[in-house]
Amino acid sequence: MTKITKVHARQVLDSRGNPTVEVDITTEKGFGRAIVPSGASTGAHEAVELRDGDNTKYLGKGVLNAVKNINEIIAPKVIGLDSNEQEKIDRLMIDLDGTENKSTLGANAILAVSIASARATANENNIMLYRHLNPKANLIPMPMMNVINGGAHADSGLEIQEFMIMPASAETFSEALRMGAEVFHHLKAILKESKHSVSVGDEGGFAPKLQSNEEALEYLIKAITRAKYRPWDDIKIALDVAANEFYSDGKYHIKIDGKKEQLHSGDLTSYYDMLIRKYPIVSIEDPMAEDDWNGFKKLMEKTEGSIQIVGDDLFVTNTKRIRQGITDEVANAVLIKLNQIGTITETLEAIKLAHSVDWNCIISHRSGETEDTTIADFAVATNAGQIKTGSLSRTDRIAKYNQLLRIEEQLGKNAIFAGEGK
Ligand code: 2PG
Ligand code: MG
Repeated sequence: MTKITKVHARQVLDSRGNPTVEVDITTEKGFGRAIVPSGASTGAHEAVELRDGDNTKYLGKGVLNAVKNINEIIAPKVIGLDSNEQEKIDRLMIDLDGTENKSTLGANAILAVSIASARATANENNIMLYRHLNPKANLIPMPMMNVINGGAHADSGLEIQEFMIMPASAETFSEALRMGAEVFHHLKAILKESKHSVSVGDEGGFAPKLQSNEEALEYLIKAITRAKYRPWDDIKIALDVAANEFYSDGKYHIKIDGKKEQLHSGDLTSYYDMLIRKYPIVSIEDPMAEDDWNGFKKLMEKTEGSIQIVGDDLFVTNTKRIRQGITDEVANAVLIKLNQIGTITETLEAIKLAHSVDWNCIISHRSGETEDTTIADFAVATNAGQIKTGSLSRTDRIAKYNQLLRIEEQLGKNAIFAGEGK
């Protein structure tokens, strides 16, 4: 038994300089620490991230109440329990909270304890987290690397939030990472030559002020080519549109050919169809707003399974919404974020459900991240096959890639790179 002897939470900062929750769990012979991330383009249906709302401190974004909930309410209940009993600990916290969306204790409080207890167990057993979560795990995920940042993550003016590259022809994770980094550096040089800014957005990708989303795609193609890779064959593109951010009054407000348009989901579907034909786009996340199930369905019908349609704000890692999505056939993949639902146990349930109908899962970071690398281990442990964890700059993003390099090294000959498919 790995008995929990101490639980201590504190407020620390994330990559955007906003407060977030860190928790230390001590067991008889182990120690685990977790820091929770935080989103900017958050879905309305996500579990609640408890913020203090005291505008005199950190512009209301403090998390001292969540910290207090851990130290005063959760800690006394979990001290003495076996940190290895993940489900028991998670269910206990769900019950203690007592709400559907974790608004009493805060999903940020609950998730920090959930992850720290897994980490403490792994540490006590002297194994890496991915091995503790799944002793048989050996599938290293394909990275989706977000090299141009738009939407709520930058002031580039681009409506599409993330322009990501996926090194399809790589045979190993380390090769994929190298290819991504090379394209990133060539992209920087090309943007500089064109007199564009090369400062980066929240996820470490460039945030140039471009005329249109298509111009961003053109820059990607140029960078891929200059890095001596072939678009389509070697490197493919994934988008996170985060369409919720430009949806209002039943319409999508987006610039096309330099002109501001107001589109219904049918017109937006035609726009995506054009982009898919023109560019090597193999995955589109949140192409429609979080409650536009019909819009999603239209795009699924139009694309007929030829590309990956990913629900993020649509599903919020919640089995109820995923189940609805399966019934309605609105997507074929789920973006998985632990803090959208709030415990490891519920996140695993969401993945299990998606996998049961052969949907893909992509383990994802948040735009506000930290040095915590849990999602790298989690992606391997869950056989997800894909990870989205930002660009090739900024330590909050790179830390996850570096952890995947360590895992790949430890697995040695047994490591299987997911590549394009599982
Ligand atoms: C997303 C995420 C991560 P945020 O929309 O997929 O890239 O952004 O954390 O701001 O919700
Ligand atoms: Mg998203």
